[in-house]
Amino acid sequence: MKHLHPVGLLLLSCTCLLLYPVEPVRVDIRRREAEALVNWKASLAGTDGSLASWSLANYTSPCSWTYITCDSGKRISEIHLNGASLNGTLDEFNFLAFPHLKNLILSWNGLHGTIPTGIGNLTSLVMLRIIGNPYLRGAIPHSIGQLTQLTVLELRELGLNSMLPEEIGNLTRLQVLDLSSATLTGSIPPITGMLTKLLFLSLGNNNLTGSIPMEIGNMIAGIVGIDFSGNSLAEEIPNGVTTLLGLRYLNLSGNLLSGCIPKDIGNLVWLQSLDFSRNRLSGEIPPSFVGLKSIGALNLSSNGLSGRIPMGNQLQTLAHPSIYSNNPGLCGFPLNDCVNSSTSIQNETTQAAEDMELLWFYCFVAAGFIFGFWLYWGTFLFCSETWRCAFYQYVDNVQGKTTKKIYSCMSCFQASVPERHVERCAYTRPVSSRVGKINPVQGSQANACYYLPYRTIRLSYFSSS
Ligand SMILES: *[C@@H]1O[C@H](CO)[C@@H](O)[C@H](O)[C@H]1NC(C)=O
Ligand SMILES: *[C@@H]1O[C@H](CO)[C@@H](O)[C@H](O)[C@H]1NC(C)=O
Ligand SMILES: *[C@@H]1O[C@H](CO)[C@@H](O)[C@H](O)[C@H]1NC(C)=O
Ligand SMILES: *[C@@H]1O[C@H](CO)[C@@H](O)[C@H](O)[C@H]1NC(C)=O
Ligand SMILES: *[C@@H]1O[C@H](CO)[C@@H](O)[C@H](O)[C@H]1NC(C)=O
Ligand SMILES: *[C@@H]1O[C@H](CO)[C@@H](O)[C@H](O)[C@H]1NC(C)=O
Ligand SMILES: *[C@@H]1O[C@H](CO)[C@@H](O)[C@H](O)[C@H]1NC(C)=O
Ligand SMILES: *[C@@H]1O[C@H](CO)[C@@H](O)[C@H](O)[C@H]1NC(C)=O
Ligand SMILES: CC(=O)N[C@H]1CO[C@H](CO)[C@@H](O)[C@@H]1O
Repeated sequence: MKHLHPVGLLLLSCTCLLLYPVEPVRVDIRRREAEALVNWKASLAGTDGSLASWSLANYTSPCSWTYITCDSGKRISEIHLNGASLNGTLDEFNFLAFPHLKNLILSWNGLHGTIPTGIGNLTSLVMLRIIGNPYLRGAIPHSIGQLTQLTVLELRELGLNSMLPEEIGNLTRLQVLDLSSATLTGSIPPITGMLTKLLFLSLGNNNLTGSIPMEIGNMIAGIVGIDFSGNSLAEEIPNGVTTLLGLRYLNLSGNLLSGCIPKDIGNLVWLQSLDFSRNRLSGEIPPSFVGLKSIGALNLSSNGLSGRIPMGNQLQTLAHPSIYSNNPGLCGFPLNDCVNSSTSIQNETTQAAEDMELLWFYCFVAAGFIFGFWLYWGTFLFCSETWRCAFYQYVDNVQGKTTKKIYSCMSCFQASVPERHVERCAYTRPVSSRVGKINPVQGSQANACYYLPYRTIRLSYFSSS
């Protein structure tokens, strides 16, 4: 050994390093991932041939296979099988083999059978998207609740024919929950209150019954889009909806909703698209409606609404009569004038709003006057520094108290307005025969208003994720 050349020593140690199995566990995992994919492929009755690279012959790594993406550790992080004409089931898919899988996308294929319970073993999953597999049936497995990292869950255009599992409420990181057109039945469980990070919630075009859960108001401020259209949801629209101040898209069209339009709907100042059409809503359109400053698409057609359409602001730009059509009692722009309908009710409303504005005005003038008066005279009255300090403190206190008084007076007053409105909404009067005559409106110009921001927002969300 004494005569061993240093270069030889170096070569020897290098050889030793090469022979030593580097991270044997990882190699096993990768091999297992590849085998799992190949086994599943073998179980399929047919594909479009694009899975040819999924083979253990000449095996190096599945990272170069079609539809597969790996992370920096060369472990499979994404399976993106879009439109590969797969004909088969997920029964032979070994979910346990993919502990690092983040995105699983199986859209526009011919999958049949059910979603296996084993899907709960994909504990790293962030996005699960299965769209357009109409023969995929059965329940959404309860084990879905184990996928606590999920931020996007899209199961659309499937033939599930089952109820929504409550375990979806455990997925507290969800930002997008889209289960539209999945033939879901039963009622909406109160899960929606637990999903405080949700941006989009779509349960549209299913067979859901029952009412919209009150808990929906717990998704404070964050949620951007809600689509419950095309179900059989009944009863009133919970007023909690009006606390979702970030809403831009709200579609409750095509249900059996009854009662009034929530009186505080005008709080939703960011709302761009509102569709309540084809329900059983009654009463008047609440005066707060004019508060919808961002509204670009509106549809209240085919309900039992009555009274004068509120006027003002952004509402005036929505001039297509079809958005109010088929409400026998509605009148005013863009429908016919309210010639014979009981406009006195509307005047009362306007009066209430005006009263309130006046009150605000008086309160502020009074407060300003009191404050200004004492500030001015106070400086003359008290020249000593300590006195002045004490005096300003006193003024501060008074000012605080006055403001509090004004606020309590305001809230009192505000509370009285909705009460009156509820009465008015329940108010029924003989339906006048003055059904709005559809004025011809320049079609293309009007239609330009009815864009659909939901998709745009959705797309921008996904492109950023
Ligand atoms: C494996 O390698 C051989 C020779 O390089 C090639 O002819 C064959 O197509 C390869 N098989 C696959 C599945 O890539
Ligand atoms: C799927 O494969 C089965 C069995 O081979 C066949 O009967 C069925 O028609 C196939 N479905 C489609 C959509 O190709
Ligand atoms: C999941 O939700 C169910 C009921 O919705 C609850 O009983 C269970 O404790 C939750 N599990 C976890 C891990 O949060
Ligand atoms: C769901 O609704 C569709 C269309 O309204 C109807 O054809 C189907 O029978 C309903 N399914 C169930 C299970 O109610
Ligand atoms: C609301 O949903 C219905 C049915 O799902 C759809 O036809 C309508 O275009 C939607 N409204 C808006 C404003 O997106
Ligand atoms: C409003 O909804 C009704 C019924 O769903 C539909 O016929 C009408 O075209 C819609 N109007 C607009 C402007 O979308
Ligand atoms: C409207 O009221 C006037 C006078 O009260 C009456 O002559 C007329 O017939 C009414 N028109 C309708 C459509 O009810
Ligand atoms: C209601 O207002 C209209 C004009 O806005 C007015 O012509 C009508 O006389 C008013 N009715 C009542 C009862 O004040
Ligand atoms: C290791 C592990 O989590 N295995 C689970 C895989 O999924 C099935 C069905 O949910 C469970 O029974 C296993 O415990």
